[in-house]
Amino acid sequence: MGTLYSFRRCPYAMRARLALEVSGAELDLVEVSLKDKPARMLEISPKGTVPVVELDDGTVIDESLDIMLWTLRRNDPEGWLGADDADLAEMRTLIAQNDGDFKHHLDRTKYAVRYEGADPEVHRDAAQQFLSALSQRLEETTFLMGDKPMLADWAILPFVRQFANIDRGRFDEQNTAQLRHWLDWGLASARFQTIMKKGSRWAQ
Ligand SMILES: N[C@@H](CCC(=O)N[C@@H](CS)C(=O)NCC(=O)O)C(=O)O
Repeated sequence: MGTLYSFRRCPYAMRARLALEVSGAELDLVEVSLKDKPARMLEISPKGTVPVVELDDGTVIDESLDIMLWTLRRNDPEGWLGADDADLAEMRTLIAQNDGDFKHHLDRTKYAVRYEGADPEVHRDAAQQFLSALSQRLEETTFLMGDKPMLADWAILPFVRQFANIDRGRFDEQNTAQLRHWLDWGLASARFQTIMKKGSRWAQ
């Protein structure tokens, strides 16, 4: 079927692996060292980010959300794509906020020294705005889109994990029980455990 270029701890690669796993995609794994990327990966996707999927027919998909959508459109046994176009549009809006503002502030909280003049506290507060919006949703329903986890939950969870891991104590103090439970549920889930397991078909 093809090859997945992945990096175990990358949140973008995690979301791709979650969708590939639920849809039963049969891909060979190449675990990438970000310091020494495979020549073949750079040849098919010169921008040099993981995840990348190369299919046997030559198709290359090198954006994590596109990988999720591609594999779920082939097989979506848990209904992650939602009931209709409106569900998907709503989820894409949330995911865009995650990948845009939230990730921007996450990076400047976690790696402030890499960004000249970045004050991690200012960026932590800004990142919290997105987390508050997630919390508001989770006050209404157990998952972001209703009573079962869908594309938005799995696409966003690896990034909330990354933010929480900067300082889990502060994360717990600053966030609602609903958000903490949502994160803990995801991290403990069989699906997340499967895609993180070293030595498995999804990670090395
Ligand atoms: N928009 C891309 C972003 C992927 C991305 O930035 N991945 C990071 C790792 S988490 C990466 O490969 N960075 C390149 C590097 O560190 O050299 C996607 O959604 O797939």
